[in-house]
Amino acid sequence: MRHVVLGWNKEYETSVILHYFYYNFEHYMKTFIQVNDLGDLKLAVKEALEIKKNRFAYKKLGEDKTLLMVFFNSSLRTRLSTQKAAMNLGMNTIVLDINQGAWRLETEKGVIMDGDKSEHLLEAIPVMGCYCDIIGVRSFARLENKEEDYSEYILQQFIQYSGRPVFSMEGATTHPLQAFADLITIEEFRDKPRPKVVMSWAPHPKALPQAVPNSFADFMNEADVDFVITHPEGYELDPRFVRGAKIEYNQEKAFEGADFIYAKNWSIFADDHYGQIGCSDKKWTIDAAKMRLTNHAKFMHCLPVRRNVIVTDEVIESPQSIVIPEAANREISCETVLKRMLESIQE
Ligand code: AN0
Ligand code: CP
Repeated sequence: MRHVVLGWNKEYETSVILHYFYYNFEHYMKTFIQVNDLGDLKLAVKEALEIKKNRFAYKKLGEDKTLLMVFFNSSLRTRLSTQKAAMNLGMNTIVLDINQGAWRLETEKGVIMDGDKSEHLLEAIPVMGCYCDIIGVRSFARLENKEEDYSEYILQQFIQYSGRPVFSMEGATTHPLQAFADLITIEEFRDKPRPKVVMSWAPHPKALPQAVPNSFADFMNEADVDFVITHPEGYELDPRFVRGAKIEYNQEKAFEGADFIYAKNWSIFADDHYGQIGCSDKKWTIDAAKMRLTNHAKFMHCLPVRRNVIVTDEVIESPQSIVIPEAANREISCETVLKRMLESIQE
């Protein structure tokens, strides 16, 4: 679909050239890791909502194309919704669980491989690229070395060595398919042009990555919302994602007048205690009393969620909870991304 027109009348030529640029800059997609990869975010949400109206409209686009999904970590939603999105587009899918049935992979360069790892990522990645057209990768932060996690060294190697478009199915530092689905959900449920969206930290017994809150902040900062983050002191996220967002350390104050409450736990980002749990105060659990401070806010969470730790049964089971339609939109966010990647590799 790449037109090059020589001669012709000027008006047509200009429109074709504009189409060429539009096509390449707005829809050309070789990676999906952060909000910028979508280009104009309003257009992307519009496209997603169009796809949702008829999710099988592009069934021919993925014919004879193969998606490889590579999981270094567990998943329920990402695994199912990504596969479903690919099937909607007529693609074939292959799922590889690195920790179940594949050779154990060495990920560091220059290592003498006389231990328990049989294969290096540097051979494995180009081999994987031979069998597919697009690759999705899930590889969580190890939370041991901040520099290593924030370099996204696993995803970056897939981008560099696979020869294929690569998208994150939650990397070490971002989860863009989730945040895109969250934005689509907010667009569907908002009842005012500029809703107040509050992302609230909540307790969790295990140290979790910052990928989900990073991406949610990344997307909300580009969306038409009044965005507030509330968390205990010491839980400040990477300023590259927080940017100009308002931070309110008082959770109850942050909840006042909110239209959406987005709950999530994350571990400490700061250098001194990177990847650790600094607070397990149950006062941060989201309960009905706190929800009453809001403007009848919708409750959101990416799932999986620990009930009565992050959020009470009462809140997650209430009509205000939109966690299921939010999860359902994972199929739509992924289909939009895969559609754009497929368009980019068509000749
Ligand atoms: C993961 C996380 O917080 O990054 C995945 C969320 C989609 N959550 C858990 O490990 C519980
Ligand atoms: N929200 C999300 O990504 O869920 P999974 O970890 O189950 O894929």
